[in-house]
Amino acid sequence: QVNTGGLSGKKTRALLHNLLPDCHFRFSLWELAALLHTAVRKSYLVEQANMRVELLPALTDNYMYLLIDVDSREAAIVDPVEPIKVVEAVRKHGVKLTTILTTHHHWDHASGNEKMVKLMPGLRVYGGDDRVDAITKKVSHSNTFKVGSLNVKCLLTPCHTTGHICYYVTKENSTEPPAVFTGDTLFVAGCGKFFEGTAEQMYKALIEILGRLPPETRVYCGHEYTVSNLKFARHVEPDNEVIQKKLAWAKEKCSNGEPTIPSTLADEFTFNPFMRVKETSVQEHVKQTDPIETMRNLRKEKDGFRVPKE
Ligand SMILES: N[C@@H](CCC(=O)N[C@@H](CS)C(=O)NCC(=O)O)C(=O)O
Ligand SMILES: [Zn+2]
Repeated sequence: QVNTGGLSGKKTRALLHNLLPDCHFRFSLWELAALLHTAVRKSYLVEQANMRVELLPALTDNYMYLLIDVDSREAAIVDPVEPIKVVEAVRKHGVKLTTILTTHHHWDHASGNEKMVKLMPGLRVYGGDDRVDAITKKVSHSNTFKVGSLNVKCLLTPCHTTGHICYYVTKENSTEPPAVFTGDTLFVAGCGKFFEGTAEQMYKALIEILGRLPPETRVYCGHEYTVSNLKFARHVEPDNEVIQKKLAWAKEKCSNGEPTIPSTLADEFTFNPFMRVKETSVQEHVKQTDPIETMRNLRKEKDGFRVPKE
């Protein structure tokens, strides 16, 4: 189920008309409005019987996620960098927001926490790092807590930042897939930069921690980087047809302002080079035979990679 959380076509046209009332264009106002409209990133709702996740686009390519426990109507928000948008979504769903889940302290993820707490006093603010704004509950690896009837398990994945936490969410006795909020550790088809860590740590995070969760687990990451990540993946494995297909799909999604998220862990193992460091095709690209050395070389190469236009 898709809903346009941004502007409607009509509103966009009205807005444009107010901004530019008497200008004469080569294009009609209508054509310009259509252009602007597709540039708006849409929100998107993933509905399961027990758990709902609304994807809320923020800044240029960040995502915030509203996680709803259907049974209790209690909710949590992941990385609320744009608090007003969060408050609107909470109202729209008629849920009780109790919790902020912060993946890491970077401003594009945590800088909305203070305002969020001012707007909705009493929120519990989780994070794994003293640098997280407004933190009230510092967590570490394997800590668990509840959001309504949902179970949340904290997974410490240091590397992008030393205190980075991924949140793994399950519902007891449910046959539906769990969810994992991976912040800037795992992206669709990529991973975060190693700002405060090593290839050993990212290997542990991606392969030994996230990679051992159930394969059907849905992956909700911190940024919409899928297209550029897949162009790097294609450069690493030019003969991998899964990458070609996923890239065509992701381009189509993005051109409609639609998210490429969620993915699943099973899918990540088929196209994400950083999840595929044990594959010979990936190892051969960086001329390595060890998965951790492959990880180190891939990250280094991607840091200097110029993403092609096509
Ligand atoms: N390369 C990024 C530039 C921004 C950036 O460095 N983002 C950080 C997270 S805020 C990162 O870890 N990016 C992963 C990467 O470049 O592979 C992009 O695709 O726009
Ligand atoms: Zn980020």
